[in-house]
Amino acid sequence: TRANKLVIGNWKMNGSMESNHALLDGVLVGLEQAGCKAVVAVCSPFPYLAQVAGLLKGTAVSWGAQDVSAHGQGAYTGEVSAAMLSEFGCRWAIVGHSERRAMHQESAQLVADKAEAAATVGLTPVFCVGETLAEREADRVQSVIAAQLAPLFAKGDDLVARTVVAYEPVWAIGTGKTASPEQAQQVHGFIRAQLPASAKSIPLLYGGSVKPDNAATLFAMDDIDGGLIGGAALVAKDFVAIAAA
Ligand code: G2H
Repeated sequence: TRANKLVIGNWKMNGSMESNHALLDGVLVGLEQAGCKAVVAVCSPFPYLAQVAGLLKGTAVSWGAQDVSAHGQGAYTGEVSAAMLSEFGCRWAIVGHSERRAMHQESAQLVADKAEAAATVGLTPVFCVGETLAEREADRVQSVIAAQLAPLFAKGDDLVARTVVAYEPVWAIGTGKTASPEQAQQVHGFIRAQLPASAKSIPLLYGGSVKPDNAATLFAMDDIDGGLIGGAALVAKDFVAIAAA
């Protein structure tokens, strides 16, 4: 049996002190009014973690970061360690978002190392995988995803059991094109089948243009346990509607 649905907002590089405050006020009030049962979290840019922690402390909404260093500490200019995130009360760390894999040349091995670094201090890694349009058209979806997961699996079942996997088809990210619920379920079912026995029930999130009008049908699929929400997480009423779905 799997836990409640999980809905995580990925703010990406958006926000300001002022807009974050208004957004979270709107989200907290909206979730309360909706009687939302899902587990809800937001992942803000690093500089806002203290602000977000202050605004969310004592509420049912948890918070996390959009990336984390694979290293513990030392001469890694610009990096932020998992221990630092945990000092700010983070519960989650997204790793391997396709924007980082593509724009920052993050390898599958590095992403798995980041997941391990996060889990070592008690953060839950949100491990993103997904194929490009060219890979889908070449019928390579399963092999691409298996290759992205392989270095994580190589680290052992204990780590996998403490991870959330987010399937985000690259062609659906920020494009307004969502995978159909059946397309998404097909990949989620494949990922579930690859998981080690002791980690079969970890949450598998779908990400890629999730909106209030498509969330419910996606979340109704057998192996879709919630969503990783980008654009729609920046609008309080949309994010609440998705969480309520
Ligand atoms: C995929 C998603 C959140 P969006 O990147 O991680 O963003 O919902 O804007 O497609």
